[in-house]
Amino acid sequence: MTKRISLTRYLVEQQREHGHIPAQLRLLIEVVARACKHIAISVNKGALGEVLGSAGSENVQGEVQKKLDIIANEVLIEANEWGGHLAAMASEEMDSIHVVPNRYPQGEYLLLFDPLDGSSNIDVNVSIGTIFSVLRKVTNNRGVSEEDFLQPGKQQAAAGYCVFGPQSTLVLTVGEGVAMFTLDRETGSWVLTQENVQIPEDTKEFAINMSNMRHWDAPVRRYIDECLAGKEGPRGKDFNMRWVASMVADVHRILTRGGVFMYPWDQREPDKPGKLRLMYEANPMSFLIEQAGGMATNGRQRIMDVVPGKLHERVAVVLGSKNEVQRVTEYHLETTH
Ligand code: P6P
Repeated sequence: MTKRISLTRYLVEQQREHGHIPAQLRLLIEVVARACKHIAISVNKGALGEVLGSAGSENVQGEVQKKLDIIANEVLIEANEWGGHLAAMASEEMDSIHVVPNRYPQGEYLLLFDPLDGSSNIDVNVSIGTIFSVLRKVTNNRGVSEEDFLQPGKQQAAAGYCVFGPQSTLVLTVGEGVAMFTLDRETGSWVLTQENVQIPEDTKEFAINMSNMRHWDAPVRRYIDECLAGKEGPRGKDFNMRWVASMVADVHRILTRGGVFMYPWDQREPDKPGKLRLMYEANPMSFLIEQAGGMATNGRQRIMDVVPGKLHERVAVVLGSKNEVQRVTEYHLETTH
C-alpha cells in the first residue's frame, strides 16, 4: 500500500522544504479544507437533506441564490472567523467584505471565495465546487477595507478549489506547484493523490458555451471555427468539446488532461468585460493553471496582472493548455478592440 500523506503532513513538509507556508497560512488552508468537508457533506445529502432548490433571494450579482450557496457561505465564514489568521473575508454571496469581529484576533491574510460555484447544477446532480483565493493584507494601518482586497492575482499567497463530484477533491497551490487531495470518507481526511500537476501544452479539447456563438468577438469565432473545421481545416486535427457549466469541473478536467476553457467578452452586455468574477473565480483558477504550466489571459492580458477596480469585478477568461491560450490571445492582439 502506498504511503498516505495527509494534507497537514504535506503542508508541514512543504514549509520545511520551501518555507512558503508560515503557521497562519497553514492554519488558514487546514480550516478551509475542513470547511470544504462540511460543504461536501451538505452537498451529498441532496434531496435527503432539504438543501436543494432556491433560497428565495438574490446575491450582489443579481443571481438567484440556492439554499446551498448560503449554507456554503455560512460554513466558510464561521470556520474562518475565530482562528486569528484572517483580517477579513469576501464572497460572491456578500455585497461587501466581512471583517473579522473584534472579539477575535485579526491576522495578516485576506480570504476570498465563491462558496459554491456552478450552483445551477446543484438540483441536477452535476459537479459543483468551492473556489478560494488568499491575499496578504499589505497595508499596516489599523482596520481593513475593500481597498485592501484590490490586489492583482499575482499577489496571491495561495489558491485552490474543492470539486464535489464522483470524488471530493481539494486542489491547492501556494506557489510551489499544484497538489491534489482526495477526501477519504471513511476517515474524513484529505489524502495526497497527486502533486506537481502538469497541464499538456497542446490539446484537442475546448470548453465554451456554444449557444453564445453569435455574440462573440471575431477572434473567438475564428478560433472556434478553426477547431470545428477539424482535420480538413487550418488546425489539421479534430477537436472535442466539453461544457459542464461549472468552472470548477471544467478547470479540474483541464488540470487532469489538458484543454482550453473560454468565457469571453460578448456583445450581450458590452460594458461588462465578461461573466466570470476576477477576484474569486478567475484569479485563483489562473494561479493554479499557471502553477501547472498552463496560461490564463483575458484574451489580451495575463489575468493575474489585471489590477481590480472593485471587489466583484468581472473579467473575460481564456485559460488552459499553454499553446492554445497563446493562439487565442494572439488572435485577439491582431485585432483592435
Ligand atoms: P453559462 C457558474 O454559474 C459559472 O459562474 C461558472 O462556474 C461556469 O463556467 C459559468 O458560470 C457557466 O455559465 O452561461 O454557461 O451558464
